[in-house]
Amino acid sequence: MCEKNICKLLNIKYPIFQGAMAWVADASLASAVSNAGGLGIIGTGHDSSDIVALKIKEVQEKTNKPFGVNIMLLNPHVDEVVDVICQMNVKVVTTGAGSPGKYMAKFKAHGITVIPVVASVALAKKMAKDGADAIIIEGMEAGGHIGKLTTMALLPQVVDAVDIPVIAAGGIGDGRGMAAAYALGASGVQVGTRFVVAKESNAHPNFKQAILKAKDIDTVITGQITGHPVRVLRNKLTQTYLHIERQETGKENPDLSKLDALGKGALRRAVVEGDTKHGSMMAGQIAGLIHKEETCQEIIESYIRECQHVCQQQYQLWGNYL
Ligand code: TUI
Repeated sequence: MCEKNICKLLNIKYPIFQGAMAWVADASLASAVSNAGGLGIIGTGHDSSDIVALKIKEVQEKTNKPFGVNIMLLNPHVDEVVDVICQMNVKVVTTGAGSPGKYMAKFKAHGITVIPVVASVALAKKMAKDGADAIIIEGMEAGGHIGKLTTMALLPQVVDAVDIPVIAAGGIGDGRGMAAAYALGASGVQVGTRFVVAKESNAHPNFKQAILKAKDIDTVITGQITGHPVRVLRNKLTQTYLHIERQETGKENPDLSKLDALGKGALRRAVVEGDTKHGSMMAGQIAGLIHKEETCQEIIESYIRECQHVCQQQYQLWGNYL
């Protein structure tokens, strides 16, 4: 049995990771989360290696606590990004949107703790076999690029299939979600959407407001036709996008050029420019649970407090049952 305590493994205070949302998870957000006792993670999206180097340097200046760097495996610059990360004394790497198998040996050779995000049992098993130190399972409740299974279904199946710590992501909107993840065998949680509206997040105020206003049914999945499904808040962009998607679905040679054009630069438009009509506002299904902007410390402490409360209540409820 390997060490399942993620706090001991990573030398952090609380088992809460901040998701590496592209354009949002910068040095400001990641260092605030790390300084509050969680694991801050820089997102690198489609960045070049030069930009990644600058971001790492900035977060190293803002915190002396452990932090992570996420590699988005669809990034065309991924090989150079991996090289920079290995050269800059980064301790923890998470990966998303693919299999990091080909980089695993290199990370291990540099003493880096590798925690891939997976969306299936098969990839979780492969990652554990290839030497991953822990795994993040992400359910389709999450925002951004998603797999097909829910956290509730995927998490216990992965917990049963691997002998490394499993972190739950997707739909973990407060301490109740955290307690549920632990009930299913998680060793930690990763939180994305709630940190988008953190005080230390540089996401545009319009994007933050859109999340704060969102209701339970306000996210949709775009891009099924392209093979890269993405959960976002519904707006004018998703209305047009989904209309074209419906028209092209089932055709022998679907024309995806219009979708490519709509999607190009759309995330930046939402996060940086605050265009809530024509920008891609990636957010998870728990957006409807978020009602205020708080500091990272307040967010982390409220997860822990609520989780403790739920666990105590459940203990009282079930402790003397039989
Ligand atoms: O990566 C994410 N979320 C993201 S990445 C992103 S940037 C982007 N923008 C537009 C289109 C596509 C990407 C926005 N949000 N989350 C982690 C995650 N990884 N979710 C699902 C997966 C995943 C999917 C397939 C991981 C592995 C995988 O493996 C396929 C294979 O190769 O077996």
